[in-house]
Amino acid sequence: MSFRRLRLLTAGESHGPALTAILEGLPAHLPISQEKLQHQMKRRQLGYGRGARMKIETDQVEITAGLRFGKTLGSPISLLIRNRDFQNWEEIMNPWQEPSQAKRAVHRPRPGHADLAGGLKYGEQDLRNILERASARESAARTASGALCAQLLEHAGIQIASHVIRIGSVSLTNRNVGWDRIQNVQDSDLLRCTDPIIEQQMVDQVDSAQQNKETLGGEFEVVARNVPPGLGSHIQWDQKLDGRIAQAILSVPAVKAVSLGDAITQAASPGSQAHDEIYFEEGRGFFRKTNRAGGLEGGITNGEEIRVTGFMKPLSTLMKPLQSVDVVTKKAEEAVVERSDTCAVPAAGVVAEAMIAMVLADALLEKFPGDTLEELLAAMHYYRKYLSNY
Ligand code: EPS
Repeated sequence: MSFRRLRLLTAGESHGPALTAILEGLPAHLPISQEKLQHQMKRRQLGYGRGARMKIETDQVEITAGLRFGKTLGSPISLLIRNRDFQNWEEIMNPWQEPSQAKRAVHRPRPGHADLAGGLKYGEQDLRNILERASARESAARTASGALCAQLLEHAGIQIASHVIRIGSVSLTNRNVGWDRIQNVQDSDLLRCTDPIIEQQMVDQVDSAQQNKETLGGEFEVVARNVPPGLGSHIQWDQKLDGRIAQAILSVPAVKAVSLGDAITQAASPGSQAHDEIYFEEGRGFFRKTNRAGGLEGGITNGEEIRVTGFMKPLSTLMKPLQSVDVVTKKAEEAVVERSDTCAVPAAGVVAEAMIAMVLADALLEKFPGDTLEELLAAMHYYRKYLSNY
């Protein structure tokens, strides 16, 4: 399964010359703000517990196709993000020339990373040929593409935000956080948590993980607001928007589970307490007093906020390496130790926002197909009018 109206391809190795993305399917005439795009890139680089790499990179996006005078042309948009760190890796990651000796070759796979599975699949014994592409660095290309889609969604009145619910064993006690509090999370908030007291405990946990050469995972929630009812469809398995969202979130590096609304509590509740009763008021239309479903019923948006939680495993590059085997000598060895982050949950939340922006833009373009932004907005206007008379 992939997008239905959009097409996205990314390319790039973590320490290679650059990341590239090609995004096709955005309508013509969409104004793109460079400032908003760069702001999303900056947000992805933040978060307490990131490693030294984030001091090297600035993730400046160059657009080399599909945009003219700040507006989309309807043609594929090509985005380029240079890896500033490439200057330190030029010999090792050179596309043409081999170094005189196999420098920084990796033979001791890290449990949890793509190293061994990828090495077996692609017949590589220098596992750097796998890990460079498997690196979460690739998520910068997706963040840039998602930031363009978010600018399309803005025209449709749809907003997206994220916050951190858990880092390691520290979590919010009340997980039902309202939109206003989530939207008010500042970039200066160290872990993008809405509760400053819990956030301090999270910071302490990151500090102690770092001291103990550990890494930490956690949970983030992405919320999308003002999404019209009727995106996605019940009629076919691959059109169900909940499934499309789940794939998008599970593709974020290190995310191992995803839930919608209160799914985890719902699984343990009787049916009478698991659903969202339906009400109607003149002028307001249909509404719910709860949103346990997370904005989706039958794979279709129901007009409530879309609420998605991603569960991230602790990063698999450990400074205190786990048991492994040298793939060349077959001898028991400790896994390779590569520079990395201690915790990247807030960044994963920002990447997940980008993924949700792309899934929603795709679903919006599926419901309101058109070559131009004007066509899309006119169709949406007509649809909203129809809904108000339903
Ligand atoms: C990553 C390892 C680290 C992270 C990287 C993801 O990179 P390095 O090995 O160069 O220190 O910093 O994330 C990014 C570079 C980024 O832009 O988010 C990994 O192994 O997945």
